Amino acid sequence: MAVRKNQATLTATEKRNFVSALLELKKSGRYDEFVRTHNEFIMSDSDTGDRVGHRSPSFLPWHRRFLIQFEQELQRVDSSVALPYWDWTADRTTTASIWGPDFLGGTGRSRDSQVTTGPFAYATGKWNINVSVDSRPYLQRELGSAVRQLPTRAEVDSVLAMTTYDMAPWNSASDGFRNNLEGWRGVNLHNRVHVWIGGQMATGVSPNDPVFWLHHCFIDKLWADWQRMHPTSPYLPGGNTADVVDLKDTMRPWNNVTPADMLDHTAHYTYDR
Ligand SMILES: [Cu+2]
Repeated sequence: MAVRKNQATLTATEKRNFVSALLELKKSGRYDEFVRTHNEFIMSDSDTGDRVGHRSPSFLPWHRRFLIQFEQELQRVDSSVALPYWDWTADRTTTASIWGPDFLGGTGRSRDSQVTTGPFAYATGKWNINVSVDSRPYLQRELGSAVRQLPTRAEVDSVLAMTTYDMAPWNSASDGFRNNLEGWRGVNLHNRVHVWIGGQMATGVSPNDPVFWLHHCFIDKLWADWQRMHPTSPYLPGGNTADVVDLKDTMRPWNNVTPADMLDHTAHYTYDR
């Protein structure tokens, strides 16, 4: 079974294999399907209406299922590959090794924010942005420019300490673990990281940037860490909540998986710690 590791601990070979699998999915067109799906949910999830992927309790199980599906596609290309996670509380500078030319490449150039280093640079011809919000065909980043600091470990710990999974009104106004982790409220964890990276990562087509998977893998790990810290705190709501995915409601787009099915990740993968 796949062990998801901290990206900072990957060997050169593991990095190369992960990148190669990403490029292969991109070439086949399957990668862009994930970008399209994510954007469709970002556009349709609404605080006052139906909400599944974001700004709702199912933010965490939805992304867990989304990442499992993506990881399975990578493993179809190379069965040795697992998603790595990026602990942005530790590797928090624009010069961290995650942004090296042997892995994700660095920030964008000042003129047009175009990423020009690493395997996803436009000039390689292997990473065109096809599912786009502004028709620019190249990956963009502006690391650390729209918000200066990534969340700290102390900020993460303050959110992990919250004992209630989620609260009414089950949206971006909620208190509780889910919304503080998602970032619409409080110290702002997940959302802030998207903004810190900038470029496509700050938009609905954020999976265009491969760092999306490493970011969400760490968010997924934080959910697992939270469950371990609060073993008696259930997913909420338990049932009969309009516009929201209750514990045993199925989630679009799969329609055959519920939050209850996603609570235990160990059938699919484990973490290195
Ligand atoms: Cu996200």
